[in-house]
Amino acid sequence: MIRDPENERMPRKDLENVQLRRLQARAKDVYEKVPFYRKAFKERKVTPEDVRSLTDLSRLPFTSKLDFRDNYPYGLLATPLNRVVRIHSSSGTTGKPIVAPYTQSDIDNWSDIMARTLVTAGVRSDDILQNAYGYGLFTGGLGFHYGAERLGATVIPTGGGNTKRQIILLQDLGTTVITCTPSYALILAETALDMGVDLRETKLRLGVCGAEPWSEQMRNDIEERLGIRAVNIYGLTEVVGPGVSVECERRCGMHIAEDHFLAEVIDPHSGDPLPYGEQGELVITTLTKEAQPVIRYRTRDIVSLDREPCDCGRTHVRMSRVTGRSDDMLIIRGVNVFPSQIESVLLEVEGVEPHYLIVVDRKNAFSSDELEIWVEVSDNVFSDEMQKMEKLEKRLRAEMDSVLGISARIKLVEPKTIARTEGKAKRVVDRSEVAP
Ligand code: DLL
Repeated sequence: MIRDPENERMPRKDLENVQLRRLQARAKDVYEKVPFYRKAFKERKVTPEDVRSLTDLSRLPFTSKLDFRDNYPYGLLATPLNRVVRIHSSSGTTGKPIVAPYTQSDIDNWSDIMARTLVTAGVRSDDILQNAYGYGLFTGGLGFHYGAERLGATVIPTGGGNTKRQIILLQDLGTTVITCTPSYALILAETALDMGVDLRETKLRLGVCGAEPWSEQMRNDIEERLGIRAVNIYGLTEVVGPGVSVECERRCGMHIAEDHFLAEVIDPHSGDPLPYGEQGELVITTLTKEAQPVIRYRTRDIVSLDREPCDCGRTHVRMSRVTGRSDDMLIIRGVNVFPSQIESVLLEVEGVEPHYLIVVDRKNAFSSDELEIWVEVSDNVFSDEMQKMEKLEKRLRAEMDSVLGISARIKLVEPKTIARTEGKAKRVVDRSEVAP
């Protein structure tokens, strides 16, 4: 039913042989069929024949988000358009969207990868899986849908939103697995509570959450509020969508589907490959994609890789949580600040809800003057006397100071005042976007 499950446990040497063969074929493909890559290879004075070992990967050119934009919409296609059976897209915040075309064989492969990914996450064919990732152009909805069907699970394609109905279906249909962004998992818990439903008393047992950064503290919160085990899943439109990596039952990093995606970590400034274990920017080369293969795609996601064999028996390399993005790192008065650091402080402090907004006064795209953090407090704290609120604010300010190394203003706001989103949460905004 699921193709290639044995690839996950291949001895490293055999896996590397598969990778090299596939890399050579992809290099040849893009060189012959995609003018952008032919030019980029020539600029680097390299040809597909120069790829003789996996270490030659570092001789190949990078692909960036900008290259996708410059070649929008079909400039990176390696197959005739009439072989493309589906196109997904990610909106991005500026400029043209990114498009991801798939041939039938790409869709089949992706479904297999997603089926295997879901099994790694702990999903079984007798599970009832409610898929609350957005359907449509976003890869989350259909990516999970096809994978779960391929696995033989029962899929309820709710998509994002309509939260009350989600809760009703979840109870009535006996949902055992929820797939959604971590922030939406918390919205489900909050809405259920408002409806007088305790999700911990339902059949729900597992959440497969990803598509946005989340911390270990956020995981604890989700697990406690929903009464589930929550597993991290990673992916991106440019590469395939969800299914690039996922945690196994050991939850010690996300196994990258290395028979399909070749991973490197580089220094984001110099572009030099970094040794295993060091933190840097994740770079991915697709090994099996037909319609739009990518060579050395710079994800901007900051991670580290661990190649030690995992206790679960899988040999595929594990990537850490995404600790930040090289492009959403905030520089405040010269100090680098990642939203994930702020989140982990907030979730350690009692009386604070996991909903927050980081408001910056931007001088320019790279540097900001002031940092203000809006924090939702829990009902019981909010109704308490002023003194307690002041104490909480002081504590948060001190914790931020010590973790971030700069001072931040803390603004405590009433429960449920920070906007909820059905898909990816928006955590950082410009002062000009919100009321003072
Ligand atoms: O978010 C694909 C996806 C769908 C992944 C559903 C997982 C589940 P994009 O919209 O192109 O694709 O966004 C990709 O989201 O570069 C990361 O910055 C971020 N991201 C995705 N998964 C995680 C995760 C989908 N588990 C971008 N942890 C990526 C942290 C994540 N960040």
